[in-house]
Amino acid sequence: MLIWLALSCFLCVFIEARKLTPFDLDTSCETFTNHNTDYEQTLYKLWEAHSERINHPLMLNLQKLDKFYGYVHADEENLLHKYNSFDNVSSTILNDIYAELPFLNNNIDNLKKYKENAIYILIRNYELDDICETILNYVNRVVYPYYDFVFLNDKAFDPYFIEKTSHYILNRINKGSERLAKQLIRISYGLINNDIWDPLQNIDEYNPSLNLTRLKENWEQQEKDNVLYGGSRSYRNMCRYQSLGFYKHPLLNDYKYTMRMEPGVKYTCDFDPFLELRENTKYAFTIALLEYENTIPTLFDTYKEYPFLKYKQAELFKFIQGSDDGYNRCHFWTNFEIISLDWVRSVEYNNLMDYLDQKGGFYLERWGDAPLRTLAVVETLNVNEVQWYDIGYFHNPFSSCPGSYEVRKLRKCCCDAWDPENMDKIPNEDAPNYNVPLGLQDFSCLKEWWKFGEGKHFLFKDYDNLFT
Ligand SMILES: Nc1nc2c(ncn2[C@@H]2O[C@H](COP(=O)(O)OP(=O)(O)OP(=O)(O)O)[C@@H](O)[C@H]2O)c(=O)[nH]1
Ligand SMILES: [Mg+2]
Repeated sequence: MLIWLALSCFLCVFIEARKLTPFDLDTSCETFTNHNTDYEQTLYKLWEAHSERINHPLMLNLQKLDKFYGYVHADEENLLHKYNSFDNVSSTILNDIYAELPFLNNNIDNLKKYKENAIYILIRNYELDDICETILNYVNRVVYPYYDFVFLNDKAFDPYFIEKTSHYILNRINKGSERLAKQLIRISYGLINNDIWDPLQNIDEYNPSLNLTRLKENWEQQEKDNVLYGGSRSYRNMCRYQSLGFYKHPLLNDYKYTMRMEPGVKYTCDFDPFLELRENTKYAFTIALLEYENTIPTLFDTYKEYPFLKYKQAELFKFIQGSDDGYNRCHFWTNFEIISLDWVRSVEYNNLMDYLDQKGGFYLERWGDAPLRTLAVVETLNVNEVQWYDIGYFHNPFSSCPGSYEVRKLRKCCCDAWDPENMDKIPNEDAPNYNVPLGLQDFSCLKEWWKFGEGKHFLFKDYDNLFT
């Protein structure tokens, strides 16, 4: 009896203690836990509601699957929310904006163009802390970070996720920029239709030649054979969605360019995803790598059988051409990419994607979105429509960092162009990547890009105004 009493007392204290620290899930974000505001109380209530499965209005909205595909979070100061169009905004407000964003040249069309860009994030609720870190890093590193955000998920976003991410995006350190953020940034949270996300649910309609039981056996085998994510159905859905799905989501309808952001990535230099785009650019990347062979055994042969095959520009094809006319496995690493949505919505792009999709390789093998995007680039774009971003970026386990000291200084980089861990080692046959600058290691395809793509650029004249 005594033991039982002691135990229940201990449990009570434990539960009470947990109640006092509702944010114990969020210890990685100190800025959050150090404040004790009404805002926190609201979040706490949302979190409680969520954990007790009480349906919060946001949650209910997100769950109306058939009619409702998303929730747009706009502050009450948001200009498009308030006035519907920048044309209806008073000149006093516009002049304040022009004063803070000099690159707009006092021109409303430039403002509209600036707002055609969005940060796009496909994410799961449990990746909240990692995306928080990335958002905080982004708002500090991007020169004019007033772009819209579009979050997509195959499951309903929980209200806690919505409240917290939007708070981090909108509430900036400096008061002036905070107002601007609230006036300009719209943040959308979208749900992905299940039939689009997971076509195997209607497998006969999707591809009658596939069989779910056989696929599952196949995946088990691939897992045993160490195919990366070989056993995962959701990873395959993700790769397919990134290849041919995301740009069809209604929440992206109003945009012309997206930058893909992923939870946990770091931007280690100042940059601006859209102001640095050249006029012609349809696709931009920062890291290029070799793909794992066992994820794409038949991809290249399948591509070469594409009935409309033309490789728009022979020069660009050399980027992926190996010896014996095979695939050298070079691909743009898509976890950082800037995409012209007009390009991915084009008939040419979609014909190729639909053809590859029908061949079943996303599910029979484990085709990644990166080699598919790369084939689409090679198939449909010219060299001058592809841009290499010489920026600091880290996504475990690879990074990029400008090779030029002057660029690192201009962009205030906190990264090393050489792998610091291996600086004092001498490359040898077993370890050819020791003491080799980023981009020149044997698993990197940047050297191929510098050779067959746009060449290697250091300082661009146009950047002077952006970073100084
Ligand atoms: N909503 C949702 N998002 C997903 C799912 N799987 C992956 N993602 C997101 O899709 C993006 C790519 O997925 P990752 O798991 O990071 O894939 P990766 O970058 O190839 O692999 P890692 O090296 O493990 O990071 C990330 O932004 C993920 O958050 C999923 O099942 N549902
Ligand atoms: Mg990732």
